Amino acid sequence: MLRCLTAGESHGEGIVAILEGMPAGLKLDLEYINKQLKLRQQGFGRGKRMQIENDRAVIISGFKKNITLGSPITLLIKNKDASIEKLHKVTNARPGHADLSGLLKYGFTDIREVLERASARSTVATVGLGAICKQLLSEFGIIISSKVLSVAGETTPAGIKAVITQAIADKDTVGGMFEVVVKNAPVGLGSYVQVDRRLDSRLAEAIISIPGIKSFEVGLGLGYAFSFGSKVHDAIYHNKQKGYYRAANNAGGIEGGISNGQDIILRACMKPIATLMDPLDSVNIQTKKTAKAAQERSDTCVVQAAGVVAESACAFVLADLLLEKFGADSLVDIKQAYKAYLKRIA
Ligand code: EPS
Repeated sequence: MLRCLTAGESHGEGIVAILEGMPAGLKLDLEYINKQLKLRQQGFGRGKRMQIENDRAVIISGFKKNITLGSPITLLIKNKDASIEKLHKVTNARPGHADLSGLLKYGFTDIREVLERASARSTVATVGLGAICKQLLSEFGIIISSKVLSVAGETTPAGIKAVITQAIADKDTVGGMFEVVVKNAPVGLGSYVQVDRRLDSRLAEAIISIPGIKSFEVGLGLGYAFSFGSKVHDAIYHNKQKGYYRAANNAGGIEGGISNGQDIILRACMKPIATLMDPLDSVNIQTKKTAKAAQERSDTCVVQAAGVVAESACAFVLADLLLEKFGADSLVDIKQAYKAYLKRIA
């Protein structure tokens, strides 16, 4: 139902996102989009670029008087640091970045041509689009949040701050784990009938495609590998007041590729940022001689921001599946279909 396309280089004029398939009649709060963009810029360990940028979206199509028209919505977020034409050539590929593979694939002679689009700056678009999807979901009471679980193995706020501070001092970077929780998603989003319609595979794709994300799990995740069926599957009960319910949620709200009405719980790991201020060995692509990897202005830790991006990526998937199940043209019709469905399964 929903399609999106994004464009823009890290230091180009700006980032553009087109969202097609949003129903007509949704009231959009532009300030909410800007607040989400602001959240993406935050977190201890963010670098100097975030002091330059103040990401704000302008919607240039698809709505009138703050109400969606059902036509494609175009978001434009301008870059304050639009210096692409003036930036120096990059010759020493960073291990862990798209630099070398991208250079070889596209036949460039300057790594900058790769890193401009391979930059996590593109996640501005994900969050802008996600903020629109979140507003659709909130019409149905569906709320998405995220939190940092750990950074370099540290789990307490003080430990996390200390390890990031140490990484800054050591000219190093750190990764970590975050969790995304979706509340109030109805039973029945996604399907077991085809691989590309499974809610878990859709969410996995959405999250693993965020730059730097290296693992994804639902509910108990890796923990399933170390236990017994009798211990991990969530027994089902029923009473008049609650209807069907479970005493646990190891499934993370998804069974057989379908939401089961419980909270959807996802976790992912982000690798440490590839740009090191004390660089690893690499090769100069012109001389082919050993050289230290390129140093670019960068962040030390972006796990918190990655959680915000992941919320948005999930919002897109859930909005898409909601529209698939309940209709996609007008919000009024979708709400009616939703109400009738809830009545049937009550
Ligand atoms: C980012 C903007 C970038 C980086 C970072 C994320 O800005 P600049 O390259 O000008 O400092 O801070 O991108 C990367 C970590 C990366 O590897 O590309 C942003 O807006 O999130």
